[in-house]
Amino acid sequence: MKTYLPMELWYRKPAPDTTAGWESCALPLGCGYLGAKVFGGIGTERIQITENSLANPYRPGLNNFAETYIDFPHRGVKNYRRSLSLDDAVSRVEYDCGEVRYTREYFASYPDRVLVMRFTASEPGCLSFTLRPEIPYICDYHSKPGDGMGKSGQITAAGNTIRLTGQMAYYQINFEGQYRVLPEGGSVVQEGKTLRVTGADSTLVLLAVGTNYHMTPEVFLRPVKEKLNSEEFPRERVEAILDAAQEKSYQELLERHLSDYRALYSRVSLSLGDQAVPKHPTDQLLRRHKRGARVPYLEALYFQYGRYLLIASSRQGCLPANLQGIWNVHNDSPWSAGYWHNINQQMNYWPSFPTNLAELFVSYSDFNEAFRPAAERKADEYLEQVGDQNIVPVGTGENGWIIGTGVWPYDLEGLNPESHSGPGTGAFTALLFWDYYDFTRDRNILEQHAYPALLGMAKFLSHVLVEKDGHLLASPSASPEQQIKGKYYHTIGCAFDQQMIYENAKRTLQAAEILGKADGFLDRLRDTLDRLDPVQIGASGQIKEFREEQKYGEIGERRHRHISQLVGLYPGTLINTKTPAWMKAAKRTLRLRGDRSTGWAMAHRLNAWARTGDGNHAYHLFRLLLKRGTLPNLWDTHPPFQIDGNFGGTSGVAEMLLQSHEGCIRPLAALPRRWKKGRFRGIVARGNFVIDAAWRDHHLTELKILSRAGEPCVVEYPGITSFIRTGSDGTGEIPCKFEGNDRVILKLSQGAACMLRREPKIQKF
Ligand code: FUC
Repeated sequence: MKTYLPMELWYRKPAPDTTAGWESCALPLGCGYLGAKVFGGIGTERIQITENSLANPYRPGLNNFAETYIDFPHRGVKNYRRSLSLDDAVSRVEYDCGEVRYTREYFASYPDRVLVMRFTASEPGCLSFTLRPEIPYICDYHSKPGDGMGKSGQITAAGNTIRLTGQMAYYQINFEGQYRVLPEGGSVVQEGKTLRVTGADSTLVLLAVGTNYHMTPEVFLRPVKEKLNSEEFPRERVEAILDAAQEKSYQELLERHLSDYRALYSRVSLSLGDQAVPKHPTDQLLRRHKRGARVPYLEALYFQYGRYLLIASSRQGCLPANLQGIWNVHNDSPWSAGYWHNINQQMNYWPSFPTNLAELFVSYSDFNEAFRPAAERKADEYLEQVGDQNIVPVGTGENGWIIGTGVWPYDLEGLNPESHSGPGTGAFTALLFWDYYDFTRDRNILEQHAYPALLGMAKFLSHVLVEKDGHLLASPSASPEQQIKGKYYHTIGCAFDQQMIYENAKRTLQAAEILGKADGFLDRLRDTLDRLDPVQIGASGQIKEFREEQKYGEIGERRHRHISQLVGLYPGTLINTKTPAWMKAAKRTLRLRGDRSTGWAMAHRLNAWARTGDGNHAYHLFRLLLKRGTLPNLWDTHPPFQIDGNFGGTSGVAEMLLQSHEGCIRPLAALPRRWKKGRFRGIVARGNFVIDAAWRDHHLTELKILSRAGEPCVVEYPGITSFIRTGSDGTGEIPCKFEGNDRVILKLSQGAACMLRREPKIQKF
């Protein structure tokens, strides 16, 4: 088996010790329980810590949990290197100071729930430093009357431990962070609120954090002061985490971390033609890219980085990845680090299924199910408020659930007719649950999670449809964030709502059929489907964003960042190669909307272009995302930093390499001219097939398919029927059927794999 290049971000300088340095240069670590940003400063190291439940008041804005400062008596260092390995999720800072080589290693361990920091000196007794953490943004409650902000906090140091204890006043969030300092050789002494290590060979510092937040339905349902138990203090829990971690050696902690992390990360590899790791640091590679050079290593690195970031910020038992993942330095994070459901939140999870990380969706699915009862209550309230004629008894969940746009760890918005986004946001969300099933084909997931989400959404959406000219149109309706003269535009039946309501109904019916469900509601839903008229073509040959629009751009901003009229192209499947007129109109719309936009918006365009099959244009968008929407630490910038674009970028690359939304597996579905040769392993197709592929001169040469669910396997690729088919070890015969030259139907039982190879004689060199 051919190996793949190591994937690493690295730099020759520390990140500047500023907010801008945090955002664009410091390197992220995370394990779901906490996020950390490593600056790599020489005289003073700074590691900023985030915990995703530490929120400020209404529209809960995330607050910075802690700043970790570590002072080293080092100056004039040489051979400095700061890195983040994606293969092992370890960040390192290394340099020579005098005759001594100093190394700092950092990782966030999911199994042990701690941030592990280890400092070593190449010569015995040469390691000395002072650890002095800070609690940022402490302020009196009501310091500004009415804003509800308030944070208390004390730092105490004793023995080998520093404690950070305090409360966010508004939700009464009790928080605790503890650092434990474990030197080898030398000594540790307390000096005020700091710990000083002197003359050590190496030192392990462990950090655990906690709050009294629990991701339960009550937290969303109860009034502000009852959401959390203000008598619950996380101190003991945090201590127990540290006690358990302290029992293990650094090596053991590292091994446990690596086996957890690699079990997810190493499922997928990608090479876009590079033979060796480039010699330049990542910021230089990005600069070269921005000047127009092609840097295949950087492209593969960016793809894998999205997977890395999702593993860091979305683990079962923890809050899911928010707008900034799990990294926030601010008092009140931009857009409150919310879970924004008119595109951003969905985009966060787009890469999870195709890039072989379906388990990471559990964090979001648990969160969604925790707020579901509150979302059902919002549906009841909305229908009562508008005097809906068909409302069924409230409190039963039978009116379904709804998402406005924003969700936070403590609260969520209901549907507001004055809002910038229509009810399609909810369907847009439920679609993730369908994909969760479609990529895993796990009946249990369908029964327990996907079907309830889809059905509940279909129920609510049945109340927002009004009859007009024989069609059923969403009312209220708004195409996310579209404005006329600075005011949100409200209408009925805009494409975003119609397409998402259609997709939701279709998937609900599909799920019901698989599960053998039948009832009156489902019958009515079937009738609805035919009357939604979700895609209309306008006078400019465009997909209309609004029914009342004739020519493109008549209503709203022509170059709006959202491409909401194309959600049926991606992530939906309504517009596809079997609807050529719609596909043509979709391409026209993408052109009219333009390529340049904000970070995530370019990522959405990238996925959409991939779905059109135009790999060159998709690649252009990928380059643009890296050029105009990417910071030196490869974080996506809207601006400011938002994680969604990273995730959308990763799913876009996966979409270029493999598609499976039309009932068959299409390898290299949108391969650009510039990706002349390459290979990947581990990308997942719907039906739960794990695909490895290699190509040369733009032609597929090898395709390996592992069936994890034993579902029917159909592959489409030009000339695929002439490929040699064997078992995965290169021997044996695989029963199959051909349809024309380009389509093969393979019989693969669950757990079986096969290999398809282009015949050497028609291979081009
Ligand atoms: C949506 C977008 C904005 C921004 C915000 C967090 O409302 O339209 O551009 O990304 O989410």
